[in-house]
Amino acid sequence: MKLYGYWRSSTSYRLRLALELKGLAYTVCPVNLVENAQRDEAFTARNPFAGVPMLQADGRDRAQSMAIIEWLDERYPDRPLLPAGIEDRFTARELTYAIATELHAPLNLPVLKYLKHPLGHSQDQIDTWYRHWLAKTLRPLEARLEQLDTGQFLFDAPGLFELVLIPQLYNARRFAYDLSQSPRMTRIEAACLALPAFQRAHPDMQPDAG
Ligand SMILES: N[C@@H](CCC(=O)N[C@@H](CS)C(=O)NCC(=O)O)C(=O)O
Repeated sequence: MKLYGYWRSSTSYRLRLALELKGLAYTVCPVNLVENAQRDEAFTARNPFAGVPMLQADGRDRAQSMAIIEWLDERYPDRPLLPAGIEDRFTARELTYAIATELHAPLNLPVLKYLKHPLGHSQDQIDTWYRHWLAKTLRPLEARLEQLDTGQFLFDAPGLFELVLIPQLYNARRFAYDLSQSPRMTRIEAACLALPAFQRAHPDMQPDAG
């Protein structure tokens, strides 16, 4: 399998984590977002969404990180990313999709660039925007983790939730978001980052890391 991604892209990071947690081999093919390589004709001919990640697997170019991750989990049922029981699966999805659907869109790079140009906002204002939307979802997420009385991970081992959470926290730290009010999340983060799978998938370990 070939993973077309960018070292700092949170959606590429979550897909790397899915591949790592499932123990699947993959080759990283960097797409330089800073140079707009995702808009090259040769790339958009394969992926009309003009973004990363893209996974070439089983003869197809697959876009949209969550769809790819769900496909991987069905295609390779060993080491499932979701727990066994229907209620636990619901919990994992509730928390995962809070991040994947509410947070990723307003905090995505093209949105931040648009705030700067043409809308003319300063970097300070953009950072405020970023932290505002983070708080709107991370606060209730922390409250839910508190209700669930989570330990090291959401369930016994890291899965769908953790592979979406960790890249989001990586971004939160880049934007100096105060995580002191998120002890459950940061405990899960620390436990994940101690694992080799999470270390291999970390942005800094990627061949295109700058
Ligand atoms: N919904 C898509 C979002 C993909 C996405 O926004 N990727 C970003 C990097 S995290 C990207 O390629 N941005 C470049 C651009 O939009 O020009 C997914 O989950 O795969």
